[in-house]
Amino acid sequence: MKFIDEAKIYVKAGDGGKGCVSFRREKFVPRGGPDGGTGGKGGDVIIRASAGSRTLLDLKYRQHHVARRGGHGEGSNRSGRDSEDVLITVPVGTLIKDAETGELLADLTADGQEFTAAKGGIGGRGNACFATSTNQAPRYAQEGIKGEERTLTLELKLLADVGIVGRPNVGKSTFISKVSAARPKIADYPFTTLAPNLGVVRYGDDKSFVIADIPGLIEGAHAGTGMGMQFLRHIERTSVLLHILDIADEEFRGAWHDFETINRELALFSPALMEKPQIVAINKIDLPIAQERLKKEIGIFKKKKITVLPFSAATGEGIRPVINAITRVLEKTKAR
Ligand SMILES: Nc1nc2c(ncn2[C@@H]2O[C@H](COP(=O)(O)OP(=O)(O)OP(=O)(O)O)[C@@H](O)[C@H]2O)c(=O)[nH]1
Ligand SMILES: [Mg+2]
Repeated sequence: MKFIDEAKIYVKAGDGGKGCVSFRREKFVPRGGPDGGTGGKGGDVIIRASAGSRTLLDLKYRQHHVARRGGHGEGSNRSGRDSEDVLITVPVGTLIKDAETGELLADLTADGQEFTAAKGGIGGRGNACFATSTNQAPRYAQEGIKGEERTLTLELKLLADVGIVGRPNVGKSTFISKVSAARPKIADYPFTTLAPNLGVVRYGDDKSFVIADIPGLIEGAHAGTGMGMQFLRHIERTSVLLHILDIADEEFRGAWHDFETINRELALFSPALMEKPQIVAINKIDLPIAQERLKKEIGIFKKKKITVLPFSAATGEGIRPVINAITRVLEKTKAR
């Protein structure tokens, strides 16, 4: 089980631009003095923590972060331009270590906190800087300083944004295996999942969230029945719960009945859990028996003004709207 998100990146700041060797050439001034300008500064590579970022997934795809060198100095005392910094955004809570030594370099704990991962080199001075009374026409200038480079390991202790709750066997693990790279055990009997699984779900172009699959819950779980409730602490800090229901079950007693039973257990564990927004979804709609019951079951929730999203983790049908509903809530909680 992996609760740590990790990425290894190479950062290289821009080199400083070269200083320039140049002499003034003006009409009527026979021997102009030196006027070579200074090179510009190379860009830094900066790592910034952002509350809007949730995982290190993007950095697994983009491992090289190289800032541009500063512009070279020019004649007429023109300095080279400074280059822009390269900004890498990571989630709050990211640890930055030197990949070679393992030394902890930074612990970004606050939104907006920055760490300069590689400092850009300053530009070399142009020959105008080197003119003295004894050498009024220096024919040399400095090279720019090299930008720093190094390899870093980034580590993030994953905290789930979304927790999946539901009775055993409803397809919680199947769902997480469909939407993320997590590969939990899936089987046709209750209590297949014995410990939480985390998965990273990508959405949009470059966004992602963490979803936790926990063991199934049953009536009396708060008192230790079944797998008990100890796993609920893994979802105590999530922003939203995905409540999955199964209406194809042999012992089917109504989706509303199951929904209430689980919610009662959640409330008994912690009233705060019940304040979290819940996305309610009915799984296994690929099965004929589920098809038959679906309309009536959704109708019952509708009367209580609760939207239910039907889907099939097996075929993938309806999964997209479930993810969309989750991301809408996540974006809202982030905005707050
Ligand atoms: N037909 C059908 N079967 C499904 C679907 N989703 C899950 N299943 C099956 O339902 C059974 C239980 O799936 P799991 O994903 O292990 O269920 P779970 O909720 O994680 O179960 P626990 O870990 O025991 O709480 C497995 O046999 C799955 O193949 C679906 O959309 N359609
Ligand atoms: Mg499971």
